[in-house]
Amino acid sequence: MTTSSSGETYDFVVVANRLPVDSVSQPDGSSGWRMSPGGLVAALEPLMKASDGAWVGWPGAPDVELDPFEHEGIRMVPIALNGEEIENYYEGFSNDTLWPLYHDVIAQPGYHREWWEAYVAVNRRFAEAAARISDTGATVWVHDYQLQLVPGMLRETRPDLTIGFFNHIPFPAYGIFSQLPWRRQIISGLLGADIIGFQRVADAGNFSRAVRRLFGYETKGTRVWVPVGDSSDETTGDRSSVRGAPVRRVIARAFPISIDATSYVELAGQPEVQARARQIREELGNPKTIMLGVDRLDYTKGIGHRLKAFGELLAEHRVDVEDVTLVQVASPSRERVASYMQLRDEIELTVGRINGDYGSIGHTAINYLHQGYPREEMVALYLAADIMLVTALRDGMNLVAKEYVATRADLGGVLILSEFAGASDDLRQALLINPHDIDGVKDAIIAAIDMPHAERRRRMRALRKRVLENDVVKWSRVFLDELAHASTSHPVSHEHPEERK
Ligand code: GDG
Repeated sequence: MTTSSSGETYDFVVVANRLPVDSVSQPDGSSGWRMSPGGLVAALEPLMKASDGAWVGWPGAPDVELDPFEHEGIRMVPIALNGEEIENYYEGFSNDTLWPLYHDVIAQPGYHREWWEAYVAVNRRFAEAAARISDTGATVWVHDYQLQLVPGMLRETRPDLTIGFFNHIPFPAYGIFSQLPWRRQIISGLLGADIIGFQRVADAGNFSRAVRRLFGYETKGTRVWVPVGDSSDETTGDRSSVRGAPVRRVIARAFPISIDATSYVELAGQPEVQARARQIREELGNPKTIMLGVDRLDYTKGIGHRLKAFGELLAEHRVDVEDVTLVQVASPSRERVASYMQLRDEIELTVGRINGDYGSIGHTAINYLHQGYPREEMVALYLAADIMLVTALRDGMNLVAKEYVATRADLGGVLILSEFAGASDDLRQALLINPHDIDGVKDAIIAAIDMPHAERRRRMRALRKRVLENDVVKWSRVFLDELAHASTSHPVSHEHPEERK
């Protein structure tokens, strides 16, 4: 940290929609902060402490105007949002325009100009805060779809900065992305970064195609050459880069995110957590097979598809409610967005029907839990589950799949994994499914129930190797190393990409 007349500045600044802390009430009635659990915090915490970094983000409640503060060695720089901004920037443009659009329009995106205007204004507030607190030549790492304009805005005011961006959700094919009325502004905003990270190779490819189609810039492999001075020009219609004009090189490539694997292994090894897992099995009546789903209640997660598959298996007597039970944790999410309210009604209707049609006294087909749980309880559930069902229709990565694998040091359990989740690129030893193919999902469930012990162990051993070798600490190190390299290896050049070897 450096202190000057303009205030404190930092060498390493993370910018994300949310600060990594939740407000908690203390027993004495006062309020304090608690680090929010999550992979990103786990990955960046040691780094933030070591490099004396700052984190810019929204504290999570409306109209909270706070001065920067320190929590567990991390400098927090809060950005205030009022109720209208939360409605338009966060619930509107972020969660009801970009989220469905980027997840292949599973739900219809809303396109509203006032949402877009709020998105621009709030992105500007984040960018200004980041610019204000960044040292000369600092590294700024911007996260996720809520803040795609920040790299461009920062580049304009602070060309000295090294800027990274990571997109946690998919980036759609151009045919879908091109629906967005503000598609050029979004691409311009992202191109302000030196490195743009995606979950999958396919996402990075979709982005590069959008750059070519909308701006005509040269791209080759993971590299994009952006004419200097054009990176945040939202109005130009020029579709070609001019030979001999100065260019900046931007890298757009996949950096698949992972989990804090060690902490899951440790939790799963605790005797109390293992005892709780046994207790869960007993409380469920010691069925032969426990299946588990853990998701935010979100339409991208394919919860309805997995319920349908299980319901049909029960109806066809391919499984019996006395032998097989499904525990579905659906943690509350975005409860003020209309499409999420509707989804909740649909899921709960389906659960009620299946339980009513196939349950018996003492045996419930689906244990549906619309609640959030502490991490210990989640790990106990992972340990208790014979089959983990991840049936996402589209998912950037899906950390739940990796968490399940990390906890299963006993090499028990079978992972059924959607090929539409980024995790499937890496976790090839899972039973991979297309969630739209209900018969295929049903067959995978039966194959998992019947899978011989030796095959379970063989698959789980291979899956664990992948997750333990590629944890979230490695992910952030690889990203930041590449970012450091990008900032030293590509000064603005007058060479045309075709002349580069
Ligand atoms: C986005 C992308 C990408 C869930 N319920 C509880 C709980 N969780 C935890 C899980 C997991 C996390 O929340 C969910 O992560 P996912 O990756 O599954 O999904 P998104 O929330 O949609 O995350 C996704 C991710 O960003 C990272 O880049 O993988 O594709 O959509 O860690 O365990 N945790 C606790 N109680 C709950 O009730 N403690």
